[in-house]
Amino acid sequence: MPQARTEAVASAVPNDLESFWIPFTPNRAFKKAPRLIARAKGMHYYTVEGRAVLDGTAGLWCCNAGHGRDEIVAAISRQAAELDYAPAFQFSHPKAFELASRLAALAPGELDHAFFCNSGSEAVDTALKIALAYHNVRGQASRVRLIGRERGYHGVGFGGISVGGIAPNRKYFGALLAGVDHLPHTYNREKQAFTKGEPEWGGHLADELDRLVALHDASTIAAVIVEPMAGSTGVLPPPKGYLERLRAICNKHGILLIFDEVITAFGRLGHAFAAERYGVEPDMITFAKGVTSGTVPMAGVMVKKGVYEAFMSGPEHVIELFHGYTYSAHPLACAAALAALDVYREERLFERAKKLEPLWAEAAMGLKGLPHVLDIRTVGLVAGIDLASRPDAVGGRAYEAMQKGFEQGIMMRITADTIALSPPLIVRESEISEIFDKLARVIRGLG
Ligand code: PXG
Repeated sequence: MPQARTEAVASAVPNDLESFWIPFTPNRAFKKAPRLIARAKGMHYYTVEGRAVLDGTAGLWCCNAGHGRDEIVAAISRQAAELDYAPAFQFSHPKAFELASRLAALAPGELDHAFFCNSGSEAVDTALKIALAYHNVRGQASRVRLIGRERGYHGVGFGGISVGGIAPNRKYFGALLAGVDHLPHTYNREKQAFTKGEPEWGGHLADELDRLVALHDASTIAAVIVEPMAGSTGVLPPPKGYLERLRAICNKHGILLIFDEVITAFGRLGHAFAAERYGVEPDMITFAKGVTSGTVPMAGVMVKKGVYEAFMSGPEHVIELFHGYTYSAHPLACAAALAALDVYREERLFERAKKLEPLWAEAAMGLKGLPHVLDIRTVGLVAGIDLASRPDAVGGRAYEAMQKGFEQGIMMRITADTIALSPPLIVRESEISEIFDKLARVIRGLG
């Protein structure tokens, strides 16, 4: 029999952890020592016991405006009362158009159209499908190949794991999409260790795309998808010139270029989109996470004018793209996104991230020389710290760091033995010091 509890405690602490199959988490270890978060405000999470934890990761790279923002909370609440849901197909609602226009104005160049989804994974699969269909409607149906990159993360749909390049995300799940190939990743520790921002070495790796074109022939290739900065694999900023070269090679061969900006959009690298930071205009940009500052699930694809227009032919009563989701442009998500974009604009949070970048990079590099630290990479308000793996247990050391960090009041993300940090863009200078001071203490205490 479970013990009698007061109502307040019963609502805060579940008495049965068994039923919930937790995503991307070792379930048995978690259920022995759960890390449960009850509420959040500003830069802090609060555990079910009421302990404050400084958010070094903006949740999962998404809460860019910080937590519990009154303006966003009010917008969601008002919207739920006014219009809870409108059919997403054949009907719509005004805020969907307002948001698409706002995003088109924020996105670079001719990325003027928004297709809405609910997660980064859906956005990626949507972009890949648009690429295939684009060539199809233009009479180039032989362009069926998709090119991703080693170490890339594009969510967990079948399209996303096919173009993705992280082995454990792929190897259990069958044959995946046919006709996919991968560029080499851009990381080389010998040439790049402890670089702030974009590494000098590695731009030439974009030329590998020319080799893939020579192998497969351009007439079989639909699109190339890359993260401008690879996030999930452990923070790999693009080498100088790399993205420009990819763009040039795609142009030469009529291949669409997709930037997966699920992490990098909405200020993470100091701009609305990383495409702007790098001065490279892709044909599509996937976004998610920061668009609503993580408050309501929403994602989408920004699509270049010419790609959208290629579909706008044929009889006007016929659907141009047979694709969409029940919750595409959900009213609550649209309201949350509009309010989040207002906060970003009014508080100039993208510029703030850019201004803080040098100080952030300097503070991160302060960890150099601590035990186990093999490399540190920074760009925008992001840092990746590689720890030496234990010979018998890859990932064990960073897992211990995450757990100890949580106990000592700092939230961090880990992937294998890399620690990733990406705080809300409202982070203060004193909090940047606190993040790295706490992390230094944690790293010094690691076995
Ligand atoms: N593309 C990219 C570049 C991503 O980073 C997705 C697609 C998929 O988004 P959804 O919304 O389907 O999860 C992502 C997600 C981490 C971490 O700590 C990264 C993501 C998600 C969770 C954790 O590295 N990225």
